[in-house]
Amino acid sequence: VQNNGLLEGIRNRRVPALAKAISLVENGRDGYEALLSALHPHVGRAHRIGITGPPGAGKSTLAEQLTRAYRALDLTVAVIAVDPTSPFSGGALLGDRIRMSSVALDSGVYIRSMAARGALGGLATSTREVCDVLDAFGFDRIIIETVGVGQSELKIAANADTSVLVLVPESGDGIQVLKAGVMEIADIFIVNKADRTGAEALMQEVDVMLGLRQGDARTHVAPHHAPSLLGSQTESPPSHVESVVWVPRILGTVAVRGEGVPELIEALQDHYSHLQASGELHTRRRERLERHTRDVVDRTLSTLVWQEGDGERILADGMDGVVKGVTSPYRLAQDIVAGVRRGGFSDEQ
Ligand SMILES: Nc1nc2c(ncn2[C@@H]2O[C@H](COP(=O)(O)OP(=O)(O)OP(=O)(O)O)[C@@H](O)[C@H]2O)c(=O)[nH]1
Ligand SMILES: [Mg+2]
Repeated sequence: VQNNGLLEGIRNRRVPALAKAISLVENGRDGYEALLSALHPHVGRAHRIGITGPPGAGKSTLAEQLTRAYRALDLTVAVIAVDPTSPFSGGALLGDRIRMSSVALDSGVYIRSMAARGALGGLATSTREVCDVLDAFGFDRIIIETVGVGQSELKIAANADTSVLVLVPESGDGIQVLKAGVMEIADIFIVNKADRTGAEALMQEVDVMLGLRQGDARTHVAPHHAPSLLGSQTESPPSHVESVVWVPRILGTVAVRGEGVPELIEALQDHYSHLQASGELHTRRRERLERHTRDVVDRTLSTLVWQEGDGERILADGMDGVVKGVTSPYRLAQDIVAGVRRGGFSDEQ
C-alpha cells in the first residue's frame, strides 16, 4: 500500500519509479514483496536472455551489440550485469564490466548492475525479482549477463528463457566449462573472438560434446514422444516432433565487429518460437514460479527466525551447551524453531 506511487509510476513507464522500485527490491526494504505481488499480473511478456561465460569472453560486447540490433527492430531492452563474486553493486568494477556506451543514453535501454552483497534469499532470487520489475515495466528483451560458470552463476542463468554460453578460443576452457554443467543449461553456444586462432577447433569441440549429449538425449526420449502412426495426438501436446527437442546452436562471433550478431538474433528468436510451440515456455515458467514460491517461503521463514524472532539469542545462549555436549545442535535448532512456531506466524497475521 505504501508503494502505491511506485506501482503507478511503473504502470505509466516512468523511469525514476523503475529505478526506485529496483532499489527497493534489491535491498529488500519495507513493502518490496507487496510491490512484487502487485506487479505479478503484468509479468511474463519479456523474453529473458541469459548470457554466461568466463571473465573477458566478450559477454558485455555481445550484449551491447544485441541491444543495438534489438533497438534497430524497435524493441526495448534491459540489461542486468550480475557479478556473484563481487560484494559491491554498481561499483567501479561492475561499471567496467558493462561498458555499453553506445546504448547507455537511449531511453529504450535500461542498464543495471547487481552484486551479491548478502542478498537475503540469494542473488539468484533477487535477480529474478529485479527481472520481474523490468518485465512488468514493459521491456521486450531482458538480457542477464553473468560472470563465471560456477554453481551460483548457473542458478542465475536458470532463470532465463534462453541461455547463451559464450566461450573463447584462447582460454582453452572449452571442455572444462562444459564439464561444469553449464552445457546442460545452454541453448545457444557462442564461440566469440572468432577472429583469433583456435575458434574453428573450439566450435568443433563443442559440436562433438553436443553430439554426445544429443545421442544421450535420444536414447532417453520416451516412446510416447515419437510421432504416432495412428495420428492420435491427444496424449502428447506438441504437434510435430521437431519442436519437442531443441537442437542447440553453435555460432561463431566477432563481437567487437558485430559479426555473427544477426545470426544470434535469429537463433534467439528461433529458440523462443520453439519454447512457445512446444509448450516448454509455459512449463519452464510454471516450474520457475513454483521454485520461486518455495524460495520466498524459505526466505520468509529465515527472516522470521533470524531477523524478527529470537533465533540469534537462543543460538548464542545455547552454544556452550552444544560444545560441552549437554545439548545437541538438533535440540538447540528445535528450540530456535519452536520460538517461531509459537510467536511469529499465526499470531501476527
Ligand atoms: N579480438 C576480439 N576481442 C574481443 C571480441 N569481443 C570482445 N573483445 C574484447 O574482449 C575484451 C572483453 O570484452 P567484454 O565484452 O568486456 O567481456 P566480458 O565477458 O563482458 O567481461 P567480464 O564482464 O569482465 O567478464 C574487451 O577488450 C573487448 O573489446 C572479439 O570478438 N574479438
Ligand atoms: Mg562484462
